[in-house]
Amino acid sequence: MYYGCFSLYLYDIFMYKIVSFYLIMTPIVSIIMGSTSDLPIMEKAAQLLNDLHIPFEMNALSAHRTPDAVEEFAKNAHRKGVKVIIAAAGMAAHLPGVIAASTIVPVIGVPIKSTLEGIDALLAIVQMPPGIPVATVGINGALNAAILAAQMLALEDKKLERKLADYKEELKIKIVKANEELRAVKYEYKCE
Ligand code: C2R
Repeated sequence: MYYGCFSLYLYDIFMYKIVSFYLIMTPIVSIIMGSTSDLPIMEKAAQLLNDLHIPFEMNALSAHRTPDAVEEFAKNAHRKGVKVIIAAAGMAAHLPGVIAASTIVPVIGVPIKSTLEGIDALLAIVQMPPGIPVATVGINGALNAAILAAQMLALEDKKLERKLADYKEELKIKIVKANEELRAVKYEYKCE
């Protein structure tokens, strides 16, 4: 009887924790893309944020096709608790700049390779006029955008700082291993 009550009590605590986790979890990173056709690239950003346990949201909005919704999103982002925005677009990629014009939340722009090898999107995102910066990563650089967002958040989050340090350490180990493999490759004129 006593054990039955106790296990029920533990079950209640467990359920409470799960429910409150999902109810309380609000996004601190917002991934915005000009179209769902950008999703195959932006999935890399979503995966990294997920792996680092960073709550994020993901939406498609277009400065060209849904200008009012973009303005509303940008104006409310800071109040909603969003700390970094990752905005991706291809072609005439005005989306990241238009978002940056209406918020003080830092915007990281991801040029999507769609036409002209992505150079059109890169230039549209990176060449912002003075006063409205968009921190632009390389063409299709969704992973770097997420890492940069995580680094910004880690300035005020020790746990995240440690996770990022581990992530970078893994990258280092990969290169050390790659070099060991290269050492094993033999050529007559390859000097050791
Ligand atoms: P569709 O595949 O929907 O035709 O979109 C999108 O990011 C996408 O790469 C083609 C491309 O158009 C881009 N797009 C923009 C904007 N809205 C959509 N650059 C914008 O507002 O900047």
